[in-house]
Amino acid sequence: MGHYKSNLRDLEFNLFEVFKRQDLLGSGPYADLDEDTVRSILDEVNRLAEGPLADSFEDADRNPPAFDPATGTVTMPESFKKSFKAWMDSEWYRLDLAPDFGGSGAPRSLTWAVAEQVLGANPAVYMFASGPGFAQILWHIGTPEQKRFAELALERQWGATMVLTEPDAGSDVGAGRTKAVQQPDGTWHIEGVKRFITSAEHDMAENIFHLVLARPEGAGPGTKGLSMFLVPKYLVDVETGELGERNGAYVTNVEKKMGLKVSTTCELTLGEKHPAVGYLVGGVHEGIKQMFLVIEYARMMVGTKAIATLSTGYLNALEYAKERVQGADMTQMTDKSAPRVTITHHPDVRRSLMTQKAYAEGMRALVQLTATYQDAVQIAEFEGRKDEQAEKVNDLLLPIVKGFGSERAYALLGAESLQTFGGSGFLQDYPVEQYIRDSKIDTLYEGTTAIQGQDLFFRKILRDNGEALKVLAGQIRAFAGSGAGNGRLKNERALLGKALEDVQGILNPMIGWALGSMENPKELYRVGLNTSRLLLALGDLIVAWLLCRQAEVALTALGGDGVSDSDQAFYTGKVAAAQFFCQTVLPRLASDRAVTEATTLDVMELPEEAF
Ligand code: ST9
Ligand code: FAD
Repeated sequence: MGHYKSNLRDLEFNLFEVFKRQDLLGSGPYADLDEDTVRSILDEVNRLAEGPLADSFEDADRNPPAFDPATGTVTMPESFKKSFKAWMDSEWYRLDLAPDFGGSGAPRSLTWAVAEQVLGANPAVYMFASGPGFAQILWHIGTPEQKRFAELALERQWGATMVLTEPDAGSDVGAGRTKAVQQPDGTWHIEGVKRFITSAEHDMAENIFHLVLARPEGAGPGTKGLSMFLVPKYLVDVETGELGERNGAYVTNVEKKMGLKVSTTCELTLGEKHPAVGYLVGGVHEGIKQMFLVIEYARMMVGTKAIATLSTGYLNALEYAKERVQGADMTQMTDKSAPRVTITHHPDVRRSLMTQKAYAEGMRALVQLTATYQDAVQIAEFEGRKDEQAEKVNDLLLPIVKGFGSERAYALLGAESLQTFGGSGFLQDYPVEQYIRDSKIDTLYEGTTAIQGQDLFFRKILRDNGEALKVLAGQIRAFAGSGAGNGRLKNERALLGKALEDVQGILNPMIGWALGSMENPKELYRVGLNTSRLLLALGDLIVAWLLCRQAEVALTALGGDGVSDSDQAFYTGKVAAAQFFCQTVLPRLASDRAVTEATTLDVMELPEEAF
């Protein structure tokens, strides 16, 4: 068995029992899909994920890509190339693409379920395989020539990158200095050094195209002065599809990293050896807006990656715990001759396993919930209308999927999944140490957690007048006040209602300080001291609500006839996870609220030397 343990049963539970995606199949944009087909796709991807995709996970970590500075080229590990080829050959990446762009336009709930499996098995495969997705974005927003380029990129499976970051422009993308100089023929020459660019060099595609943010000469400061340029590694004759000259964008370094080593993280130098020709995307100067089309997708991907990793971390820990014999049952702890038991008998191990299970499954539901709003957006587009509410709720949920998902996943992988293995967890004999190294990046790239917290508060709540949040809060309040669970979830619903009040109690003073900052700018610091806290608290609240919704479905199923033994265990676990989470996690939100209410400016007034 490979390292990856998927949770297909839980994915299907979300899709069909909780979110009822089958009701959307067979009509509208999903006319060609039915439930059986969706289940067989998930099955097929699962087989690939647990097999050929997972196969190179360890080897590619121990034998990472080799960079040759003399030529600026990268040789990928052979094992990884095989995994990558297996995924590209399967062409399942087409699920994500629109029908008029060679895809099947599958519901986002299905495509994210598929993504979870790939990201859990071997995340870099998914990242290197994002060329077709990038091409689709280019095809949507590009000029007619760029659309043709995008079609070629899809046909020929070219790689792609998103190029924002520079040494002095990380979180602050608007500080970017890479310059764009217009040429008489309408093309641009791009000059500058970008860093940390994922997949900018490898030997798994004949061409790689970069979507680069650069500042045209004379353009204004900040992100709004940036434009997006298509900069291919090899220039392309779009009429014939022939590759032309090598373009002047070269990888000049590949970083040595803590984890996710097989994903190449590159310094990209543009226009140093010879001109790096760029084409203004769409012929318009709307770089940051265009790039956010990629970023939104990538943020969802990063959160899903983190959550997928926690899930396989938990399932590996569970397997170990069921076999590892150590110590006697606690009730017989003084009897030195008592039989030794597996560690699943120990209360502290059970606490740990249930914490992992509840978060892994609750956060999977969070990804799926977000995907249901993306389904709604997709359906509206198909029908030629806009579903503004679904767009906004999706926007609100994205920083939670990404920021909360990655923080909780990383913390639990270290504090709980590895810990379950005892000293063995510290060894490379088990995959968890690599999971921890590979998932740390999820709290960093695509906007750090601090950036996600600010995005959530300022853009997704304050600027939205709380509209999207009201939609979610309304659903949580209605659930808490309902009779869901037939008395079995009464305590949990009460805890949920109280937690909703507590999150409101975190948010209200923050809104007050934000408004107060118009009079006294320093009040904004009080907001900034709490944005990460709000992000995590709201994430916990939503996860609790989703676990309770799952428990309600499970209780109904348990009350029915002919429940198989495995389903009996599955549904019982669902109810237990919801109860455990509500009872052990939600009460902590009251202290988060108290901490927020008591926020002072002390730490901001402290001289730097006092730190
Ligand atoms: C990175 C990559 O880290 C790591 C992994 C790579 C993986 C590669 C594979 C990815 C797969 C992708 C596949 C392709 C897709 C497939 C599709 C298939 C179907 N939402 O607040 P302002 C915009 S990459 C939307 O004033 P500042 C908006 O236009 C590096 N838009 O910002 C706004 O204008 P307006 C990642 C947003 O103060 C404008 O920006 N780096 C949002 O100027 C200005 O907004 C980062 O993520 C949003 N949430 O700049 C940087 N927010 O307001 C992190 C802003 O008029 N830093 N816009 O609408 C930030 O995000 C900063 O907050 C900042 C601040 C740069 C936005
Ligand atoms: P900084 O912005 O310097 O942040 C340092 C610390 O300060 C962080 O804790 C941060 O949260 C905090 N901080 C900074 N500003 C604020 C603020 N205003 N408020 C509160 N806290 C703040 N970029 C690309 O363009 N394309 C890629 O493909 C890509 N892939 C990457 C792959 C890897 C492996 C890595 C490590 C990075 C990648 N990046 C990529 C860059 C990544 O997006 C940035 O590293 C990230 O946005 C953070 O920027 P920074 O590293 O400069 O950190």
